[in-house]
Amino acid sequence: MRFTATLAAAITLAAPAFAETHEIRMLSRGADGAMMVFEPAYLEIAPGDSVTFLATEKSHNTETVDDMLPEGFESWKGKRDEEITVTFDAPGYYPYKCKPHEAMGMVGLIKVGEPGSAPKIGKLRGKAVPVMKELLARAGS
Ligand SMILES: [Cu+2]
Repeated sequence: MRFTATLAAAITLAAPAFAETHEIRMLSRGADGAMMVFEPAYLEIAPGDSVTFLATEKSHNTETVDDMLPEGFESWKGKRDEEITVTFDAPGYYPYKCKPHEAMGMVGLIKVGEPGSAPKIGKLRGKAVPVMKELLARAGS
């Protein structure tokens, strides 16, 4: 009887943690004074977790950088000022951008689990290119 109870406890501990929902704010001015940013721009989460993009400030959207997505993953595309929640089941790198402010460097990266090699830089404009490179470097790729 005692053995059974211990075994049950061990199984409970081995079970995956409950999925979390993280928040990313879409801002015209970030905490450090930077213009047009996602906060946090870089986020590491576990498979099964979700992310809600908050329309904290006006005129932003969130959408995937489609040529950088993991194979088979469905892209997302929020409307301007639309709050959306995305659930990430598979490990991978998920780069996204704000369409109106892409050229000003308004991009972000979500790393789910422990994926393999990172994607090459995709079709991005202006300051989005160096910012995305920096985010990919931060992801340890
Ligand atoms: Cu924006």
